[in-house]
Parts: sequence; C-alpha cells; structure tokens
Amino acid sequence: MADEANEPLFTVTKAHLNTGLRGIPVGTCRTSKVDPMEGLSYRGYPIKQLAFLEDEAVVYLILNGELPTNEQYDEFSAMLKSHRGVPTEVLDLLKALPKDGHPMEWLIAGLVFLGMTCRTGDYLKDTYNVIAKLPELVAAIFRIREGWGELIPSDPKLSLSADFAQMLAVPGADSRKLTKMLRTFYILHMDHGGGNLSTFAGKAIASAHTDVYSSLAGAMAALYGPLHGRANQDCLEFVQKVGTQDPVEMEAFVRGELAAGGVMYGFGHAVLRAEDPRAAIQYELGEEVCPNDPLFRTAVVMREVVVRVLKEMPKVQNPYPNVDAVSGTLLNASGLTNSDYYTVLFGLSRCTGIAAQIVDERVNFRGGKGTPIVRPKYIAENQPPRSLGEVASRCMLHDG
Ligand code: NMX
Ligand code: MLT
Repeated sequence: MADEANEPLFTVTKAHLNTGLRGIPVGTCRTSKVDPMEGLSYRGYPIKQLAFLEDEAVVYLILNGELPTNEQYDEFSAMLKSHRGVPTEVLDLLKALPKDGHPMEWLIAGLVFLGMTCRTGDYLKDTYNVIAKLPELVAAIFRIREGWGELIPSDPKLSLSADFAQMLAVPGADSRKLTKMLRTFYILHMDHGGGNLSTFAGKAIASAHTDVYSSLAGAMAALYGPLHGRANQDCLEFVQKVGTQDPVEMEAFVRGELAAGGVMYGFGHAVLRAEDPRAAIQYELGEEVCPNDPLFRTAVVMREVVVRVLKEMPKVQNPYPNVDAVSGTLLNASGLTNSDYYTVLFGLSRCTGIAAQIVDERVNFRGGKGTPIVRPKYIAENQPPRSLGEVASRCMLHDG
C-alpha cells in the first residue's frame, strides 16, 4: 500500500528558487482556503455567504470551525467582552509616539505594548485578548494621532466592529454607513489562507515560541508593504490620480503608468486567477451605499479598463481586481477620508486569522506538540572556499 505521507505533492526544481516560494506547499491551514478561481472561504463557507453576518459569529467560525448556535454566540460574545479593555499605560505610551510615524508603525508598537502589559503566555487566551482589545487600540491610534479629542470608552452592548465605529467617532462621517462599511471590511479581511505574507511571517515568528503579540507585530510589518496590505492605501491615491471616468482617457493614463514601470494597485494576486469575490462584494456594496460617489464610479470603470490593459501583458498572471481595488473608495465615501489608516483597518481584521492559525500551529498540530521552528533551506551560491592567505591579502588584521 502506498505510504500517503510520502506521496509527492510538488517537485521543486531550480526554477522555483528565489520565486517567493510561489506554489510550493509548506503546511496545512484549517481556518480558510483560497481557491484560484472561486476565491476565499472560511472553514468551507464561501466569503459571499458570510460577508453580512454578525462579525463575532465569523470570528467564532474561524476559531472554532463552525458557525455558532444562538447560545454559543451569546457565550462567545460575552467571553470576548470580558477580554476588552486596553491598559491605560498602553494608551499613555501611544500618546508619546511621533505623529509622523505611519499608523501601521503605531499598530506594530501598540501590539508590542499590549504584549508587555497583557501577555498570559497561553496562545488561545492571548488570541482572545488581541481580538477583543484591538478595536479599542486601533480607535485610540486614530484619535490620538489625528488629535480628535478624548478617547471614547468601549460600549459592552456593541459587537466588535460596531463598538469600533463608535469609539472612532469619525468627525463628519455618516455613522450608520460607516458602521456597515467597517463591519463588512472587517469580515472580508479576517483571513486569506496560510501563505499570504503577513500570515506566513506571523506563524514563522511564532514557530520560535514567540508570543502572539510580538508575532502579530512582525506580521503587521509584513502587511505594511505596498505590495501587500498597504496596497489599499495606495489604491485610493491611485484612483484619485486616475482622475477620470472616461474610458478612453483612463486607458491612456493606465498605459502611460505601466510603460513607466508603475503598478496597478488593487489588481493582480499571487494565488487568485479570477476576480476576487471580496472585490465583487465591495463593488455591489458600493452600488448600494455610494452609487454616485465620483471616486467609486472611477473605480467601477477601472474594473473594466485596467483589466483589459493588464490582459495584454502576458507576464501578469491575474489581471483582475483584488480585495483592495475598491475598499478605499468605499471607506472614503463613508467619511473615512485619510487613506493612511486603511492598512490599519486591514491589520485589525487580519490579526484574527493570523492569531487563529498561530494557535493551530502552536498548540493543535502534530498531536498537540505544535509545528517545529521554521527553517527552510537556502542553497549557498557564489561562495568559493577561501584560503587564509586571501584574508591576509585583503584586509588589515587588528592588533588585539
Ligand atoms: N500591475 C503591474 N504589474 C503587475 C501587476 C499589477 N497589478 N500584477 C502583476 N504584475 C507584474 C509583476 O510585477 C511581475 O512583473 P516582473 O515579472 O517584471 O517582476 C509580473 O507581473 C508577474 O507577477 P504575477 O506572478 O502576476 O504576480 P505576483 O504573484 O508576483 O504578485 C501582487 C502579486 C499582488 C504583488 C501583484 O499582482 C501586484 O503587485 N499587484 C498590485 C499591488 C496590489 O494590489 N497588492 C495587493 C494584493 C492583495 N493584498 O491585499 O495583499
Ligand atoms: C489577500 O488578502 O489577498 C492577501 O493577504 C494576499 C495573499 O493572499 O497573498
């Protein structure tokens, strides 16, 4: 009988080296799956079926493998509420951070501060802590950094994203619209398989038995990159720069940008090979909440024009919109106009999936032993053996 464990899944050739591990299986993921054509599902539920549920039910699903019954929901929600509350000393530390720092740098710092003050060392308890405390931490980052006045306390009657919206209290925003947008955004961004850069980085850090907070801080540093999470910030700026809803003018602009080596932010993906269902959900939501917003209308035209132009470039494996293509224009239309903060919203949500996967890798996999420390092989190159004489001929030996 064939030994299933030794069945080859993938043959690595030299051509796979230095390609960002693209397509090479390295582990298993139970929380979510990214099918190249169908897109994202959480625990087997396509994201479209989950996008408008209660956010804490989706958090429960990711952590526990099934949507909760009403009773389980109430119990879970109460348990999460008992973990709310960011220590005052963390809020005071945030107040001392340089305002010039990017909000993602504040989030990274905030996670480290939370670790110093709230760490239990138990991966699951620390995961509950992070999920429950992050909305208040991120709301504080906005309010302190933007000088929006006193911090607003958490409201125990509200679920995670509704509470987040009321703690943010974005000046001038339509709070009903913004709450709906933030809830959907929160659910759509929670998890995206095991191999996206921030998740992979967070799990790799945790494989050294580093705690959840520092592992997530490292993961957020990965998310901060413009090719990953920060594309949502750059994407709004890009839609603004496109500046026209005329398809002919737009096409000329797009071609010019690409000829100059520019990137079409919000388009393409390392795994997906069709339009991201999370983008499709957001285009639909935009038609409902901000159909006449000029930037939204521009983004809708880009959905056709950019795809058409990218399809002409054989090297681009996926010319279609990804999760970031339109999220910024919806947030902007709901009153959250400063795109510097969009990646922090992505991080607030993605920490859920990353932490859930860290729990699996640290305490559930390999019969509870956890996965070993991550240590892939790099093949040494251009390193001929050196003789002692060569050292002496190239540098001065110091006296000591
Ligand atoms: N605009 C311009 N060039 C692109 C794009 C794009 N949207 N997508 C891919 N390419 C280029 C890519 O730079 C590469 O060029 P080269 O070989 O000269 O280095 C070539 O096409 C092949 O890339 P792919 O294999 O299709 O994509 P890859 O897996 O390397 O990268 C992304 C995936 C997402 C980094 C890439 O599509 C991209 O840079 N997109 C724009 C940024 C973006 O929207 N990122 C958000 C991703 C989602 N997220 O939230 O993390
Ligand atoms: C995403 O949400 O699309 C990502 O984190 C990027 C990826 O899956 O590689």
